[in-house]
Amino acid sequence: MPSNSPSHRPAENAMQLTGAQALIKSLEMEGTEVMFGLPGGAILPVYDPLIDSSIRHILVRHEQGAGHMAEGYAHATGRPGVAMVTSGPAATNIVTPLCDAYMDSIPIVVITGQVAYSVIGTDAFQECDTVGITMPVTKHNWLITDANDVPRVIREAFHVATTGRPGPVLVDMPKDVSNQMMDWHWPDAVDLPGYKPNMKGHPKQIKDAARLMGESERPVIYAGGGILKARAAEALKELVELTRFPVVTTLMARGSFPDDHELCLGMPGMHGNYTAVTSMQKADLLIALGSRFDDRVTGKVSTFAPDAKIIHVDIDPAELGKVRRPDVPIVGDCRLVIEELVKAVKAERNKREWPSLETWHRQLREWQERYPLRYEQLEDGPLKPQYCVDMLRDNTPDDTIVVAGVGQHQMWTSQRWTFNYPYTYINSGGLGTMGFAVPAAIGAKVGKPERMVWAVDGDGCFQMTAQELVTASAERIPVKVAILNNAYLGMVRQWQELFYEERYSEVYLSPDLPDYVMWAEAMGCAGFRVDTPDDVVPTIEKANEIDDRPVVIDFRTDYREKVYPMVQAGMSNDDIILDPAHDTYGAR
Ligand SMILES: Cc1ncc(C[n+]2csc(CCOP(=O)(O)OP(=O)(O)O)c2C)c(N)n1
Repeated sequence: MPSNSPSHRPAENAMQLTGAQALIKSLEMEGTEVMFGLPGGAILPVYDPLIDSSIRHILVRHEQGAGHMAEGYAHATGRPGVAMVTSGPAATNIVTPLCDAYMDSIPIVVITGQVAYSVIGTDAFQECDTVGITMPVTKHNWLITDANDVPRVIREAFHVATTGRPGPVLVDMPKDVSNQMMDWHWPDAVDLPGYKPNMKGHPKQIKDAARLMGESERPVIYAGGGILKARAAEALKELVELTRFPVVTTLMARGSFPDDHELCLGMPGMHGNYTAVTSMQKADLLIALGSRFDDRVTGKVSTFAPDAKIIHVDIDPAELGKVRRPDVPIVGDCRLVIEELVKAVKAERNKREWPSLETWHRQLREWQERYPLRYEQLEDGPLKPQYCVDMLRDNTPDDTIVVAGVGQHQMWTSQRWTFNYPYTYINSGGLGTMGFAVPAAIGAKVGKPERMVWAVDGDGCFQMTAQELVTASAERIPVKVAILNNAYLGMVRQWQELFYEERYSEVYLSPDLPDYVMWAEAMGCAGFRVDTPDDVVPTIEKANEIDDRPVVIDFRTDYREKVYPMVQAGMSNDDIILDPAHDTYGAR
C-alpha cells in the first residue's frame, strides 16, 4: 500500500522522489514540452513539482478544452499530446476528447488525479471510477497503486499511445500514491508481452495485391487517415505516380495527397464530390489504405462499390473485414506496406503490360467537368458560407493549418479548401464533436507556432468551447477563428428541411445573441463582423496581420444554404443528391 508522505517533502537524495515528482520527471523523460490542464484537489501534489519543470503548462478554462488541445497538438505535430486534470468532474469532462481521439486514432496521454487509493470505493469527495468510465474510449488505461510503478507506467503509456494504431491512453494517479516516496529509476525498455503491433505486411499478400492491381481497369486508391498517422504521404505519392491510379482522400485524410494533383479526386462520402463518390461506386478495384470503411463513406454497405475487389491495408487487424470483406487483407504500417507495394508493382510491371487506364481517366475527367461543386455568390446578395471559405483559402498561406468544427461549415471547408500538404487539416471525423475547433486550433498553434492557424467554426460549435479563447489570449496563442454564423444549428436544420418537412424543431440560435465581436473582445481577442461579400477579403487581410492575440471574425452567412452533394444516411451512394441547381439529379 502506498504511504501518505506529505507532498512537499523534498527528495532526500537524487534518487528519492515522490510519486508526483516521478510523474513529472517521467513526462520530461518522454520529451513532453507542453501539457494542457487544470488543477484540483486530487492532482495537487503533481501540480506542485510542475513549477520546477521544463514542461510548459497551459491552464485551460474547461477540461474538455485540455483534451482537444492535446489532440490538435498531436494532429499537427505527430507527437503525443498531453493533458492533466483532477478527479471526478474533471475526469468526466475529458471523456469527450478521449472518445474523439479514440475514434480518430490520435495519440494523447491523459493524466487524471484520483482520490487516495486507500479511500477508493467509499464514495469519497470527487471520487469517480475513471478507469471504468474511460475503458471503452481509451486504447489502454492504468490506475497506479504504487509510486514505484510511475516511470514504468508512463513509459508504457507513451509507447501504447504512439505505436501500432495510435490512440488515447489514460493514467489515473491517486493522491496518496502521488505523495508516496519512491526510488527513481527509468526503465530501459518497454516490456509488454501481449502487445506487438504488426508493422510489416505479409510479402505474399503484398505480391497478391500488386497482381490484382495489374488486372484492374477502374482502380481507385481509397486513402484514409491512417496515411497521415503512418507518415505515409510521400510513399503514397510514389505509388500513385507509378501506377497512375486516381486517389480519393477521406475527411481524415485530406492533405495526405495533394488536391492540386491531377490524380486527386478529393473527398468521397456523404458530402463528397460527385466524382469521388461515383468513382468508388464504379471501381473494379479499391485499394483502401488506412481507411476504415466508415458508414459516412460507404453509404448503404450492401450497395457500396458492388464491382470492386478490395485490397485493405491497416495496422489494426480488427479493421480488416469489419465492414467489407477484403480480397487481399494486409496488416501492417501503411508507410512500410506502401513502400513494399511500390517494389512489388515494379516487379509485376516488368513481367507484363498493365491495362490502359485511359478510358477510366477520361470518364473521371468528364464527371469532374460535368458535376463540379457549385454555389453562387451574388454581388449584393446574402453572404454565402462557401464564398467565405474560398476567400479564406485564397488569402492565407498555402501551408496554413485549418481546423474545423462539426456541421455544414466543416463540410464546406473539407470540400472547398485545397489541401496540398499533409497535416494541414484537423477536424473531428469519427465522433463529430461540436466544440472541437477552437481548442484543437489552440493546440495546433502551440505545436506549430510558426504556422498560421485558422479555425473555421459554426456559431453553434463556437458557443460550446469559445471560452478557451481566454486561455489563448492569456497564453498569447494567436489563433484565428472564422465563425460561419448562419444563426442556426445548420446541419440539423438542413436535415429537418430535407427529411422532416421543414419542421424546424429547436435549431434556431439567433445571429446577434451573443454579440460575437463583443464576446471576442471581452476574451482579449480582436473581433470583426462581416455582413457583405465586399468586406470578406479586407477583413481576412486585417485578421492575418494580427499576431499578438487571437482574432475572431463573425461572418453573417445565408442560413438557407445547404451542403451538396449529399448521400442521405442509410442510402446508396448511387443515390447521390446534387445541388438542385444542377440540371440532373443523381445523373446515373
Ligand atoms: C457535441 C455535439 N452535440 C450535437 C451534435 C449534433 N450536431 C451535428 S452538426 C450540428 C449543428 C452544428 O451547428 P453549427 O455549429 O452552427 O454549424 P453549422 O452546421 O451551422 O455550420 C449538431 C447540433 C454534435 N455533432 N456534437
